[in-house]
Amino acid sequence: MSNKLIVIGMQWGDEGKGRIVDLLSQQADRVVRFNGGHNAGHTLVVEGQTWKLALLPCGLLHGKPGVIGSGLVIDPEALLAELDRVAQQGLAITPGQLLVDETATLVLPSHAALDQAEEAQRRHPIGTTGRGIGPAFADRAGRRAIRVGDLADPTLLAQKVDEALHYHNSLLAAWGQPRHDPAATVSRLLALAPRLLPYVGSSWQRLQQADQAGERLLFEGAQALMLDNSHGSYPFVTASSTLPAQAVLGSGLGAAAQASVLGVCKAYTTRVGAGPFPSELSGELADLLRQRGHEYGTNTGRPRRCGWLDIALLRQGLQLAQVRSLALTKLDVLDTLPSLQLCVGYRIRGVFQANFPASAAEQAACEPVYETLPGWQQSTVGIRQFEALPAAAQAYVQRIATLLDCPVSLVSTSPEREDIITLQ
Ligand code: 2SA
Ligand code: MG
Repeated sequence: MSNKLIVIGMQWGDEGKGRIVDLLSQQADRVVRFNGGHNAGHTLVVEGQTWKLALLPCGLLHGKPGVIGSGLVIDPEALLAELDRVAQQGLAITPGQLLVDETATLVLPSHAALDQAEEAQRRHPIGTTGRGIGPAFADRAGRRAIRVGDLADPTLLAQKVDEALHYHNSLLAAWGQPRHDPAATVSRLLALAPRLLPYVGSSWQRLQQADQAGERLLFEGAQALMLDNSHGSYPFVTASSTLPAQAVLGSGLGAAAQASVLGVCKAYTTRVGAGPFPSELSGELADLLRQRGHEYGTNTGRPRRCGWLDIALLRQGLQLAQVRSLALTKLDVLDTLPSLQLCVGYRIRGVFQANFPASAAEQAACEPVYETLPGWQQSTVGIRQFEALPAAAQAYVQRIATLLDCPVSLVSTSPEREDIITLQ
């Protein structure tokens, strides 16, 4: 592993990044989150025990110190609840093990109210997680945001909450929603502050020190390329950037830092929320993938939409993110299928197109062009050697690498930490 590794999702999320980060964090000294918020959901299975994480870096499970960088929006109640939950599961995380950046944006209860109210009045709802992520990032860009460090200054906090809620309440009133009381919000935040503040500090300083000391840093992306606020399937995207460049921006690591990028993709495609999905399946096949892959939102429990692997989308993502190596997850979910399809491009009003277009109308008009491969119809669960995979499963993995012109370095064959094939 290089000194700095950025792990990102290549599709629409839930590729199994958490599981891959968990594995790679064995060889890292520190694990860093740089985007998103508690909309992210990572499910990990370690020795039969299931962990569900949203804000906490997955490397904490390996006892590696974690950093929650400036690029996040943080719901303090959600963060404390998550710390309590993992403590109950036997992992108490001390301030020595976790740093929360002082400049990260706080997610307030009014942000969640705004998120849900805005969704309800949208002509084409996005299918957000309803957790206030978009409105919190909008406040950051609009320079109204309350920052984590503000919790240390009650006078400033009260002023800032008053100003932000003045804005929120005018929107909520326009959407016929109840107003949020600034004083109640401030006292709620101040009640949480003593527990949170011991974790708060400067992520850029901590990372500069760590880098100079030669630490191996692992950057854990949330969501995925196609949910990127600029390069994804806009407007059906999340509010932050999901590209590797965000690892630099959202952590304070020097911009010239050299890092390698590992892309994580599922052996098929899923999406939760609305928006275009050219290789989407319906009916029995979709149900089968959903059931076998346990494709339900980690946070919201929403059933995920399921479809074939979209090579065209991945090819684009590989270039956008300069991904040099891929981890392919959940291969075993495909075990029972007699044949498999790979989407190798699109037909838009009869014309073949290799790339996913930028316009939402064109994206919606994409019809998949498929290449068909034979299935293997036997269990690959728990296989840890590439040669031990059925020939058709080997061919599926190799075809993906060939079509993408990118090596597949890891293949996972069950949710268990150790059930993974390492190639090369
Ligand atoms: P938001 O809430 O503003 O970020 O929603 C905007 C879009 O981004 C999608 N999104 C996600 N897609 C997949 N997984 C996510 N995390 C959870 C999980 C989701 C859950 O890992 O399962 O529990 O439902 C995630 N977070 C945001 C979202 O669906 C919208 O399309
Ligand atoms: Mg997830």
